[in-house]
Amino acid sequence: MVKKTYNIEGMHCGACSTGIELFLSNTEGVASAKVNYETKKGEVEYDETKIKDADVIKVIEEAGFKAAVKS
Ligand SMILES: [Cu+2]
Repeated sequence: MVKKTYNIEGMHCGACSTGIELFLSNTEGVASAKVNYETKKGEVEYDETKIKDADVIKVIEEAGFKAAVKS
């Protein structure tokens, strides 16, 4: 299990962050997802044998936002 932080662009309110959390929570391999609208960051814990960074980013992009792994 790994935990990574992502910078997320395009959120306008708390409903956006909640929506992203829901999308991530429904993704296979994701153990937990916390998205903060104020800091524009998302903390995602996932099983690296099932999904990768690119998959997490894809889910966020499919929800309508831009994401990148925080360096
Ligand atoms: Cu919103």
